[in-house]
Amino acid sequence: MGRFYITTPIYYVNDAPHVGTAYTTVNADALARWHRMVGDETKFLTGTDEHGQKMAEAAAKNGFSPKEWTDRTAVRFVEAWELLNISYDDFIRTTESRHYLTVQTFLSAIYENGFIYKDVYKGLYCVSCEDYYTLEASENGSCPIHHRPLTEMEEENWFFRLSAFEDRLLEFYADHPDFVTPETKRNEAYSFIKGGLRDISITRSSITWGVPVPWDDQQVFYVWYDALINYLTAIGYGRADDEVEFWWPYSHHLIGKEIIRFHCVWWPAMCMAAGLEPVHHVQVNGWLLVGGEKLSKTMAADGNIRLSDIAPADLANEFGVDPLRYYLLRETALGNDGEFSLEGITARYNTDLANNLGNLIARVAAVVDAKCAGVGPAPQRDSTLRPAAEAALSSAAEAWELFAPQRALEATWDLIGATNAYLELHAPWKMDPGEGLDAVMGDALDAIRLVTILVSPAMPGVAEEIWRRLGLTGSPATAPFAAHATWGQYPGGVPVEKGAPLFPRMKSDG
Ligand code: ME8
Repeated sequence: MGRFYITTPIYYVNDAPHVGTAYTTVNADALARWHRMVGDETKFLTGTDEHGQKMAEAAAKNGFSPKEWTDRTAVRFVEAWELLNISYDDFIRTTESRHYLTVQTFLSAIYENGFIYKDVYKGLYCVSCEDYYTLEASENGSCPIHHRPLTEMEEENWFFRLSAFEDRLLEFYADHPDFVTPETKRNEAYSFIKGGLRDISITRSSITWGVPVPWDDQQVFYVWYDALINYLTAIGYGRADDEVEFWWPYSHHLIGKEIIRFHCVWWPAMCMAAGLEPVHHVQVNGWLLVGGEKLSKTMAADGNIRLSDIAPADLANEFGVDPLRYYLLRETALGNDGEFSLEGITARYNTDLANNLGNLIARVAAVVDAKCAGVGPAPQRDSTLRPAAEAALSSAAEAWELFAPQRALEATWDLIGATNAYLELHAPWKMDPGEGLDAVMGDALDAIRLVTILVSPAMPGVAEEIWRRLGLTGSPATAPFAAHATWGQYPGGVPVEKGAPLFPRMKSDG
């Protein structure tokens, strides 16, 4: 039994959750569910990033204090994740006192170790990114992502001596070839370090909305500098009853590709400076694009993309929570960019869910009802379907372990296809009892049982429903997977329910 600590980025609460943030969160959730199912000790952390200039400005614009504003907006994430059946173990808000304690303890350690000093910062800043740009990296003085003019900033700040960590970071990358996956993203981070690192300003005197700097009451920490530390807050860093040794550094951060530099350069250097081993794995996801543009809350404020049209709640109402989760996991390999479209989700729904999975379950239940008096028979030990089932089990398991939900689901759908083909071949609907009907139906039921186990991290609600219809007790997600995800365990002699179609077809115009 292993340990699995997975985190999502903590999301800015300046606007509502959307399909882009749901994408990372659903992937993290499915991975956490997989690991719980195999019996790993699992901790899944998500939460909200509530400090920074952007938040203070949004609060003022709406007539609230920053704290009132974040209290109002953070709850939308809790609600969205509840709707999407996100099984997080902890939800962190960076305005919580536990976070202040961890940030101050961690950064005091870096300060005491001599990696923080005072200097004057002058540069170009994008409030939407909460990030600096050099003139060369800008688009004629505008942000290359948000296309808004950058703000000139000049103030006396505390700086982190990032430049001192170039060699140690390169060494760390060499010793941990899988630190960042996929490899293309690892190479991107590595080249960034190779290109030379500059020290970074980590505090602000111009705003008060942030975690106070313990050794300077005129300054608060820069939002990114407090945000990254949330991963340690949740395991109690700085508290007497901490769980750091239990979970760290063998943890996994799932992040979008635009925040690689923070997680793959700054964060490991910050850990080194504090005397802590850096996290061992950062899994990067690509962007969901709509018409080629990144889907983001900040851009919606520009009016470029109507995110209200593609809010997770609207999609869940239209397609169902689990079909939405399935689409997000299945359509795009984690790490690649993907195009989000209503046509795409409708096609996945109709093909994979209605035609393949839904139809398989409906036809099996119909034959059991008509020809087996509604009682599911037991499978055969040496069924010709067995090799396909075993291949799917091992490829799906391997893919889940490698952070590849798309491949895991492909392997699962291979088994659905093989089972449908097996039924076509034997045509049990034409058989009379005594002609091997029970054997064919028992095999199909066992294959469906295995499919149900394999889809449960992606579609937990649907999986529970299929399980119940098959007449099985307990849950498809019961750990350990290895004990019951083997061929031949469908008990036989249990009632199979016909039930309404699991996935009624959608009109292809959405
Ligand atoms: O960056 N496609 O928060 P954020 C895929 N607070 N993923 C997307 C996406 C899209 N179109 N849009 C957003 C922040 N995401 C910081 C993080 S962590 C210490 C601090 C996902 O609210 C993706 O995971 O802007 C991305 O990294 C994250 O949302 C950014 O969320």
